[in-house]
Amino acid sequence: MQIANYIPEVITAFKCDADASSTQPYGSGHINDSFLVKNLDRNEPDYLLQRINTSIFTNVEALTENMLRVTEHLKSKVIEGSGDPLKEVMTLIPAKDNKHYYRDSGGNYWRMLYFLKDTRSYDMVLTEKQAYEGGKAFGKFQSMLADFPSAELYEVIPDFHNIEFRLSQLKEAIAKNLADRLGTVTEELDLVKAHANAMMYFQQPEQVYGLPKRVTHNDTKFNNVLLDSNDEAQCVIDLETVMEGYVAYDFGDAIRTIINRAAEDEADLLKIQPNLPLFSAYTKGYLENAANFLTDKEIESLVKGVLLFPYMQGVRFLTDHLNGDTYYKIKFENHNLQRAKAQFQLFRKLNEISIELEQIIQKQINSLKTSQEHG
Ligand code: GN1
Ligand code: MG
Repeated sequence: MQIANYIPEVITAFKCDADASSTQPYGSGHINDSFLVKNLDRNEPDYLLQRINTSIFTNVEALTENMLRVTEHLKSKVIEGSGDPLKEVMTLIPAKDNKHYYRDSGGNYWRMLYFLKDTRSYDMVLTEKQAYEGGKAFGKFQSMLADFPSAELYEVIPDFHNIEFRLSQLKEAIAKNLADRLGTVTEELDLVKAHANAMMYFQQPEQVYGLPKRVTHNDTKFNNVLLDSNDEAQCVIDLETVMEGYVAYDFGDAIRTIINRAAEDEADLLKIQPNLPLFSAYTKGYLENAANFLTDKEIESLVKGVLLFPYMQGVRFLTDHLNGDTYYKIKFENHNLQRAKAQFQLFRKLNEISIELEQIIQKQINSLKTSQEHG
């Protein structure tokens, strides 16, 4: 049976007033299936229904628990700041059995959320203002969670951002060569090999000694920030990978999609050009909200994240390409290879300018300090 055919059953399981006949596929996620379902009362909020990919998220209960705890914490902070928790934080809708997920008769797992009205998300950043708002959103997200006991979060996907583990998965994919594609990826493998050692920073205890672990979002793509109709950040979404991590993970993963105006899977590698004003704008927004809790060592680690994330994302796409596209949804033949090439190109470009990136961060820190001293 097609996934969408379960939707009427799923809707009756949740405490909602959803109009099943209005269901339509939604969004551009690579992992779950998302649907927009209208409210029967057209003046009330609509719903986002997501089928959870359980071959990736194997423990739905623990995953849901993480999301609930984090959203409750965020909501209490928003209320303290006199904001609107329904607008600024994702809201999970309970099922009739009071769990915040539902297993349908076909064994599929679902969650339901409010769909935030008059918001939009962009796969690609268009303006400096958007980049700045993205930075503010993720800075605020981390700052509101700075007092959350991150070690209590369940590790939804073990070793998610462990590059050593990702490289071991690539090695296994090479050895198995399941899709018989090994012959076509020599150039990519050479790049991976050449930089593997330099990417190990976060895996080396002597390097990360004293670097705090916090609650991190772990999927800080620009399309995971909802902007309002004035292009101002309203809400950070897609919280299923919130886990304990280093702040540089979120900074680096965000820059991956915010530093250029090319798509994550851009075929024309010449279009992948780091744009320093976009980087400055994101960094400014981020530090405005995060500088108050970040340590010097964390600030120094940010550019390490900027280099690691396109590299690691390239490794993950390449691995999936070699495995025959079993993890990420693809839209055409060799899509994962095209994605990997684009990420590696971004990595090459960022690697060339890493010193400039460090300088921009330092400049932003200094100007924040100056404005605090005078302000
Ligand atoms: C996946 O499904 P989506 O688009 O939210 C992936 C992220 C990758 C991202 C690349 C659980 O996120 O880690 O960075 O694709 N999520 C998982 O676009 O693997
Ligand atoms: Mg995601």
